Amino acid sequence: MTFYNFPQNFWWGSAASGPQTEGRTDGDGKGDNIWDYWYQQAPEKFFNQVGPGRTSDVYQQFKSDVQLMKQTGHNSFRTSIQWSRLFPQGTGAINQQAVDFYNVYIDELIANGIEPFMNLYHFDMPLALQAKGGWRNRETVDAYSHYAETCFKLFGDRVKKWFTHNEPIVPVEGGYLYQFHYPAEVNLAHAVQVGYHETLASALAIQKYHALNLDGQIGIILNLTPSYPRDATNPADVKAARIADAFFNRSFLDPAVKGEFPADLVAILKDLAILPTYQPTDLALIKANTVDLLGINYYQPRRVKAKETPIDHTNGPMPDDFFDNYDMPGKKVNPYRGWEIYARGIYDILTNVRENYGNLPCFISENGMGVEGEERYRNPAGQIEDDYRIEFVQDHLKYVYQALQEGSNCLGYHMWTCMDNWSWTNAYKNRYGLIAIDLDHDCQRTIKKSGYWFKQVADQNGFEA
Ligand code: BGP
Repeated sequence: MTFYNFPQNFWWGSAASGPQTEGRTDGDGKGDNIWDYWYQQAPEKFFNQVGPGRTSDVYQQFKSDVQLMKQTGHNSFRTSIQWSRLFPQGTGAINQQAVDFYNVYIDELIANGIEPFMNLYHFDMPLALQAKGGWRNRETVDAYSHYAETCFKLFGDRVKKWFTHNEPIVPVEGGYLYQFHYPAEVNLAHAVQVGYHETLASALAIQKYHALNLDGQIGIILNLTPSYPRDATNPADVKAARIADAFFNRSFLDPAVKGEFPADLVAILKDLAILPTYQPTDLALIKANTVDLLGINYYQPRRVKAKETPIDHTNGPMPDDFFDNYDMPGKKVNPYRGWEIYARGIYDILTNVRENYGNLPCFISENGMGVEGEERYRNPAGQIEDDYRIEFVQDHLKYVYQALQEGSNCLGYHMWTCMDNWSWTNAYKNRYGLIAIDLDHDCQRTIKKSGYWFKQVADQNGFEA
């Protein structure tokens, strides 16, 4: 038995987002975002037709939820401000009820010893801005930068950890390549422009934040998927894995941390004649405004092989023209979600950040296990006995520990998520929470077995295994 002892003041907690938890989408002055709109247009796209109005109702229940966070060992918690709650039209007039809500929510967390980490963009483009092109339109970058600065001024006296985006690659993939976010296009040139504007917006927000001289840090949250070649001795597989890494990891990681876009990705986009439109001064701005802190979301790796299947030309160029995904025989799979479980991936990411990204301060900002049909694990006493989740988290934490032993600057571990929440088109399909929600009974909350286990880990600052 070893006791895995984590560094002092390690951040234990979880992450969520405004649009996935707050509820109250059509009251108190909130404007519509793309999710409210998409659900009105096409409810059948959402699992069991459950839309963004039916979230865990944190807007009303946040006080008791903060108590549940305490009971599950949180010393920190990340959520996001809903852009369309604060600025119903994305820009222009502020909604005072939103300011009041976020003020009391933030104060409640702090009063209970839970440090609020605040993210600015978690997939929730205000509809009025999407109507003008959303992230494709440079005006959105200016609107975002104003929104960001307003948040820093309103809440930056108390919120000391800010994040510009959560998983900025996801709106690119979902909205412009693989059709799981609105506007569900398939167009690599648009995808590239969207990604570029997200990066520019992030750099502008960082510039504004630092100019305000608030005593805190600002970062970005990226979902990193280590890209492993089928055969590490086969140059074609290695090249394919490297290209996948450029598209899905380094596309945002490099500009966020190094202030530069990866040369191999730029060369590919140039070849395809789809470099984004930009202004000459942008690049210096991106170079000068890199992150203080990196949040890493890790769920599963990407396994890649050299392209074997024919290129599909239907929609023009796609990242998938350069590699095939590889279904590795014998891989461990989460049977309830279908995703590979590879705990060592978290170590590989932390080691990569240490070796190639200046050992920037970072933390695991999301990691967790989604389970479909989790109700079947509820015992007669009403508790979800999620031993699989405990095992999953423990296995990943062992690798975080190993990375720390080797000098990683990892400052914390946040689970996805605090309580089961609404997850975009997947709605409530996959449950991730430390706390279960009963949708049929006023979103009644019960702490899962993993929630009590997590509290013990946080209290002891580690675990024995
Ligand atoms: C992450 C996102 C979250 C969340 C999670 C679970 O990538 O940051 O917003 O939704 O994935 O996703 P799913 O419910 O599809 O398994």
